[in-house]
Amino acid sequence: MRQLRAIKSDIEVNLTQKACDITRDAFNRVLKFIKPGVMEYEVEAEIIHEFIRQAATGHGYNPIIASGNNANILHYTDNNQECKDGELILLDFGAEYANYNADMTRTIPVNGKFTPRQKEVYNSVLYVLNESKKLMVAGAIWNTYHEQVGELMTEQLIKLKLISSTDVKNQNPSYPAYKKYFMHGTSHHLGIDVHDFAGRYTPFAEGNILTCEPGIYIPEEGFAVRLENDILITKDGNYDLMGHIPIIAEEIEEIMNA
Ligand SMILES: [Mn+2]
Repeated sequence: MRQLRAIKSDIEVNLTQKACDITRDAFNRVLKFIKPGVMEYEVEAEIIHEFIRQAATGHGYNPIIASGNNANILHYTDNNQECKDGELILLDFGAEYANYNADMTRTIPVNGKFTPRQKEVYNSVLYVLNESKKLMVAGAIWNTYHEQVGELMTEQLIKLKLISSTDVKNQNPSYPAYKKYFMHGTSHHLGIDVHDFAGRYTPFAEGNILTCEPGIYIPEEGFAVRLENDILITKDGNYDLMGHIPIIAEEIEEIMNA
């Protein structure tokens, strides 16, 4: 089952794409809804409204609606705080449709405008996402992929002055310096379960659907940024099942202020 479930048939890919499409519509709804003063649970309610409206069975997993420093709590699902002016809000949610799941994360400014520092960190995470996606090809080895993503992240964290090249020179190879700000894995298989069955020792293969979800968590600055798309490995590269969901900072700002 472990091997069978990792390789998706066309029907499974189509159902996952549908779950991603519904998730996109819920995100677009949220982009127009969020403003200073709304409660995190009100945002959650907007999402489930769109899911049910489109015959999704519900959330694929407990949604994370984490404003401000709540985003630094990795599995925050209380969703009971007020979203404040100047804060970012991290949204990790996905629709379940016909037993298949979407798993998306976006981080957006509550007031519709990133501060320069927020945007700088955001663009670093987006850069790591885009570069990591290029590594997600048939034949790639899980551990090598994670090491390469770690290097991409290290470079960005130095640029953001969160770690120094001295930290990197002196780092413990089994706990590299970047882990202070990016402490979780980058990818997992997705399917009937949000964290789907698959062997960690099997190379990426055509028909796999995996998440790609780098993040930078800065409790001392009161915010975190994570971005997550769902990627299908194809014969000649990969296809981003969430490529149609807004992710460029300026595009997010434009939609929020429209
Ligand atoms: Mn995920």
